[in-house]
Amino acid sequence: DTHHERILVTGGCGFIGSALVRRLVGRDGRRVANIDKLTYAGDIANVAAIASDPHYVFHQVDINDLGAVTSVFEKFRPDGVVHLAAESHVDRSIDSPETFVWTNVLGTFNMLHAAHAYWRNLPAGEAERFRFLHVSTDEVYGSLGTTGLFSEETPYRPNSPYSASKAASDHLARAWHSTYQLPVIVTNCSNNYGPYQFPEKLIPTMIIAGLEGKDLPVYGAGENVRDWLFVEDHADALCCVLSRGRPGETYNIGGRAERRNIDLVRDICSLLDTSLCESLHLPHEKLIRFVADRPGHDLRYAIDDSKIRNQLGWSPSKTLSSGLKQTVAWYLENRSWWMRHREQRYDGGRLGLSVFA
Ligand code: NAD
Ligand code: TDX
Repeated sequence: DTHHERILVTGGCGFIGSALVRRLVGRDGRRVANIDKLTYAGDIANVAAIASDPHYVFHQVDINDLGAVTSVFEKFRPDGVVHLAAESHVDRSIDSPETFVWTNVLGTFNMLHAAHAYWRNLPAGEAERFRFLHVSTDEVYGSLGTTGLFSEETPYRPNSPYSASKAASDHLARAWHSTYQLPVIVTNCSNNYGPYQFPEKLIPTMIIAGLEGKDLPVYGAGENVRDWLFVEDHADALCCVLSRGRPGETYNIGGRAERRNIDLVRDICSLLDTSLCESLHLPHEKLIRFVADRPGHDLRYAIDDSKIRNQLGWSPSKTLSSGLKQTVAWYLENRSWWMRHREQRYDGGRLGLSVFA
């Protein structure tokens, strides 16, 4: 194991980044510098629990700003980078792809460029310990049919502007290792869920709409399948890859928890039924509406995660049913958090369109 003590996290005010920051700060003496632009998706409240810890520092910085990023490298002198800053919502990428290319592709280039300039001047021992962990998604592999799994060898076939921009960034990360020997590692993870997920994503959309007695908008016939991983298990996997992963390698991360969207939405409805006995909306299933499908909607994602399990010894701690229960409870207890973000919930024009209802 390589112990990293000074970790630069990008996108640490987002959903997954904040789970990682909350986990890292102060643990075993670790220091964290968090750089985040604070777009609509970033919220400093997500890291309030550790914000005044002396092991933590925040810089409101755009990863496209080379001068600002370089100065954080020089001042903080990290021995590891975990790069999560990105535009992350597929529906937004369909309607306005520019910022996805800007942040995900050019921003990742900028991070690699700054990291390389810093790393090449480190003394030999420190240079060897340094890692640049680029956090990516299983969506780069495209869509599966009803069988099969994505492995680390599956060819890239991204279908949305979001996944295409992530695929491009993964290729840049790989090239910086092959060409410049920068110690880069790439992870490709399946769908995350849990506390602090922005209200535009499937699970918080359904919980919040259910709590408010509004329509639950299921795209198409709800037959698309996703593999779900609790966000804290993803943060744990990232820590594991940072300390044990081999530079130049890719690791798939998954939850072995495939679910059709419609079944997942029904699971959420029954959790809401039992949590809100006095609700006017019982049973919540009656709020389900089938709406216009997402263009280019990938049918199924599923991960073969045997490499990270066998080589690095990681496995998730939560099942989908225990994680979902905890997530519904969190949204019930943190109304003021999601009420603040609800206005920026994304309606790409599809949500109002009932096609089967
Ligand atoms: P998120 O949208 O919740 O958070 C993204 C964060 O990045 C925000 O805090 C935002 O302010 C910041 N950011 C955006 N543009 C920036 C810029 N130009 N400069 C600096 N900061 C910027 O996203 P998330 O769901 O936490 O995803 C984090 C990463 O993990 C992304 O790279 C995403 O592709 C990847 N990923 C996500 C999932 C998932 O299910 N959510 C699964 C696999 C991989
Ligand atoms: O209102 C909705 N209704 C609906 O049926 C929303 C928001 C989504 N969906 C469907 C579309 C997908 O099949 O639910 C599924 C999940 O949708 P999202 O939450 O938007 O996630 P997805 O498109 O699968 O992408 C997510 O996982 C991989 C993250 O947003 C990405 O950042 C990550 O890389």
